[in-house]
Amino acid sequence: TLRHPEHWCRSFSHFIAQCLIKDFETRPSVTHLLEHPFIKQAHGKDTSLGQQLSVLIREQQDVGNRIKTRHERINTRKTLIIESCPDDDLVNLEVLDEETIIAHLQRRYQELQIYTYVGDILIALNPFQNLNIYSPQFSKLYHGMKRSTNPPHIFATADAAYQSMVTLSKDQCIIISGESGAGKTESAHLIVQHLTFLGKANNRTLREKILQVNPLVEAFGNACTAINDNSSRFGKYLEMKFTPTGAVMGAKISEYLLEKSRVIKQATGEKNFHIFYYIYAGLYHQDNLKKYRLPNKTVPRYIDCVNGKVMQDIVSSKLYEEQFGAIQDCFRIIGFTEEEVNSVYRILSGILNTGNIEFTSTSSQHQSDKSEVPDSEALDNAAALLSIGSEELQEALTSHCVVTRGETIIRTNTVDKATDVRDAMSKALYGRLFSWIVNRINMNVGILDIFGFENFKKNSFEQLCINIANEQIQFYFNQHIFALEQIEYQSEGVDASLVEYEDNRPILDMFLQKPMGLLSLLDEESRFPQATDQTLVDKFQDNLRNKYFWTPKRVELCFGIQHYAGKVLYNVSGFLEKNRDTLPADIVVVLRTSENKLLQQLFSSPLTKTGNLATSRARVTAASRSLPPQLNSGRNKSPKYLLKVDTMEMMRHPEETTNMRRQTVASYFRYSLMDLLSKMVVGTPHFVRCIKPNDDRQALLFNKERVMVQLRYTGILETVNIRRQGYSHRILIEEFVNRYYYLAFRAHQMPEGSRENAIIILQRAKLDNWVLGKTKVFLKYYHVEQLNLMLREVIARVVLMQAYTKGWLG
Ligand code: AOV
Ligand code: MG
Repeated sequence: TLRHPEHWCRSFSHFIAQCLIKDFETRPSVTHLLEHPFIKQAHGKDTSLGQQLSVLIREQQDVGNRIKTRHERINTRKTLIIESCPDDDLVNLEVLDEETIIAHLQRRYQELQIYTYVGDILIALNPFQNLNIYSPQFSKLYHGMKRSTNPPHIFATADAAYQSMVTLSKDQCIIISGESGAGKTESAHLIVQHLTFLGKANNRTLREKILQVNPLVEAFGNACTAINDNSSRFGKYLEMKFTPTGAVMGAKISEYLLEKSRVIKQATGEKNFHIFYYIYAGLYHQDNLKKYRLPNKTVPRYIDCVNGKVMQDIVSSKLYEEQFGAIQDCFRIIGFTEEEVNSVYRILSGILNTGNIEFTSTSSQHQSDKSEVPDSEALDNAAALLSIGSEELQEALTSHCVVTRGETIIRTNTVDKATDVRDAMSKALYGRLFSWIVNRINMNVGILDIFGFENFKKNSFEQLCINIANEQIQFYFNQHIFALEQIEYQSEGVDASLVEYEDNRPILDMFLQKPMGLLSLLDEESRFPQATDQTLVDKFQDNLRNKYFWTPKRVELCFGIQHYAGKVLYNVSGFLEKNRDTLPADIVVVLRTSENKLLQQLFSSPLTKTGNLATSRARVTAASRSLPPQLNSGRNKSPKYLLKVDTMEMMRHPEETTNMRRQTVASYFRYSLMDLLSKMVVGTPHFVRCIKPNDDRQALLFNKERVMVQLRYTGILETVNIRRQGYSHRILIEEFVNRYYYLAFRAHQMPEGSRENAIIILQRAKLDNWVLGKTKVFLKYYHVEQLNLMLREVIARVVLMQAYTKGWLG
């Protein structure tokens, strides 16, 4: 192909041009490149290449300027190193104890250098203020650059993943972790932003859609907690798909275990999901509260949680009102129909009205535990909004059918029972609506994200699930960084002093093992109707005998867990009910009679729900089948690489059970974890570790203790060690020779993939500190950068030479 420029694909010309511009000293004459016959011959009158080239040239100038300012900055700090800042990468530090690392991070944070590398892991300190470092100029700056050229940045990590994907044709996976409020969601947005920039292709609409998904999904899945005003209350795993040449084709979200209980109740000082406040304020200002049968004097009970805040505070909030506008835009841009949006609003306001249904008990002579709805206003509103019969709804709330010996008997519900059924219905409605929205988006584009380790004053079942998920991700990190590393060193006969690390496998086993793990025990207990909070704690206590579990003496109905990230005390009250998460069949039957098409769909069959692994797979396949043509068409456009931006949360609501198939939250959760893991392991991982510098959400405030704890439990300190000694890249010898032989041999030689040849290449490239294992070449991460750079130069030279010999360059 090299000899026949008329057959060059555009990306190849582009690549050649890029090499010339970046790496040749003949830079000033680059603009003439376009005039050269070999480019002309390949592209005829195509002017867009010219535009691309001028962008490249401008980029070079930007980079030049940027480097200059950077050097000025460094010089004013009286640091003498000109080339790169040594503490950009902690692995470069001479002294490597905790104190030194903290001191460096602190100094960098004070200078608003929130990013720092540890080898190829990125540490991101939450700045708690907006920094001007995420504009498209910055995306350009980091595009295709050697890592040491620019200060550390989240874009550099995204870029590295993208470049590896394109050059090595391998799926990549970016794993962002950190505790609640550390900045995972923000990081994830930024990664998507940069990837969308890189893979922009020619499809602007698609790009816009991808960028709109975040605000939409977050409105429904995030909420204000005691720790984070925009806390993710569900797990999100985004897969972005690219063509072999690296153009973005689309994306897909998987969502895991939404914290549905938030719909009906929030802890003190916390709020319901954002969307409820947005629509309330929005509809108020559109004068549409009436249309959706929402009260305009008192706040519906489900959202009356803002420390006694009243109606006025919600409706007069400029922020909520603006957000409502933004959400409407999102719906429109992503392609929801007006009818669909209207249905969504109806269901949301239906839920709010449902929450306002009150029950009182009526004791007659025959039945003592009967409940009724004394004031039917909320009931009628809810029924109208959900397009179902009000009497049928009341029936389903206040009574239930039992089938005994072939006979159907109707039993009445007590007030408590009716209230539970009402709340279960609200949760199910919201949970299914959320799944539907995510799937609806998936047909167009997708997006990502997470929830972090949580330790509140009072921790319940939700925190337990969130924290187990975090344990699992930590385990994956350990596996990857430490365990696999050691195993491989040994099997390759490479000497590496074993690095000690805290293995959290025993804790994970304690949770997930069958049949004696905590989740299994919980499931077992959930099956006994007579079980109580006390019997549950007893069961845990009898069966979980290890140092990670304890029951405190003086606190009732509690148990403690020694998580990798610290001790957490859990309160078991409500565990059983939350785990059962039942939705009576009577409610499902009524909701299915709805005249609202969307609602029918939500409850039509188990298919719309992510009931278990099998159905969630089915859903994924179904979703990809219904991709719009631009994402799914063309023989050669099949998604070749998957770049997985992953964050570490992973929960989704389980199937609400019909009476036939009972599935607990715990068992669903276990599946979700496996599902997520199976998705993650196929890609080459890139890690972003988010750190929260303080608990007050203060800019520039660096709490040493807090940072130290996070560095310790995330294994960053051990990572520094292993990365420093370690070889982050290992390539099969044959592949290595194949990839880099240009550096030592002639183009047509095609040397054999032998050890000897590998050594020749490594020596010719003047690298030291590499190691040759039994089957692989062990390289430090900076070796690979150097090798790739050299390779690009050589190839560019070869091409140019060929062009000359063929007389194309005159
Ligand atoms: P989380 O995702 O890690 O918590 P977020 O990404 O929501 O945390 O970050 C919390 C807040 O920190 C954001 O709302 C921003 O105000 C601020 N922040 C984080 N990163 C940046 C940044 N790069 N630049 C400016 N501000 C930032 V949780 O979802 O609660 O585990 O479940
Ligand atoms: Mg988040």
